[in-house]
Amino acid sequence: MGGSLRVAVLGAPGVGKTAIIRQFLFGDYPERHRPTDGPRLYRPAVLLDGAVYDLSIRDGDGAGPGQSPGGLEDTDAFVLVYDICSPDSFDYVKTLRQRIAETRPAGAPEAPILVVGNKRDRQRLRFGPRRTLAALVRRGWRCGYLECSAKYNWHVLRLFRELLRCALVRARPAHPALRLQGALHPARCSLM
Ligand SMILES: Nc1nc2c(ncn2[C@@H]2O[C@H](COP(=O)(O)OP(=O)(O)OP(=O)(O)O)[C@@H](O)[C@H]2O)c(=O)[nH]1
Ligand SMILES: [Mg+2]
Repeated sequence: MGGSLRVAVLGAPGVGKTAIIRQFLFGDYPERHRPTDGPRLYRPAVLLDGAVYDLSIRDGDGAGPGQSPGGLEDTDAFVLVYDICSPDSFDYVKTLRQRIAETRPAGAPEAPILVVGNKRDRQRLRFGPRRTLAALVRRGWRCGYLECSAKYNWHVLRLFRELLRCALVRARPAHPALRLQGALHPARCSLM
């Protein structure tokens, strides 16, 4: 048994948080947007690098616009989702990241943050070049960056795998295989 990890998937309404989680867990995809009513919790067990982990995946924060997400102090890893066609949803993620940093309790271990640009299948309508956004997020914000398409299940598994690996590197730097990863990517998740 590897242990337990708490993951929060946050982002503006309609960016595809539920679609990403449901693709990962159940291999299904909601075509229609049914807003998630309050934060939802999923409790799957996952196998990663030969060990089983109890995951708790929180879908959404239940906070309205301009409100701080609550109850996230003990989260081990964050996925901040935006829609690559919506600059507003990117601004939302930027604010979320700041709030997470501000509300992290003193002494709590740093939780990895992975910024995810979803709806990659709508690439032609994107508001900014991937390289520019990835560089800003990685160098400026010190977060991981990845793009995915929940609709086509593209990079969804990778997203969770890399996030969990990053969280484990922070939590248990003594594991040799994970220590190697940590040495390669000391301060962030490096993806794509
Ligand atoms: N084209 C495309 N549409 C997507 C993708 N992911 C989600 N959608 C669509 O975007 C809409 C919103 O998806 P949800 O997963 O419900 O979004 P959400 O972030 O959970 O929304 P809230 O629960 O309201 O916060 C739905 O109509 C989905 O079908 C994607 O990768 N590509
Ligand atoms: Mg939802």
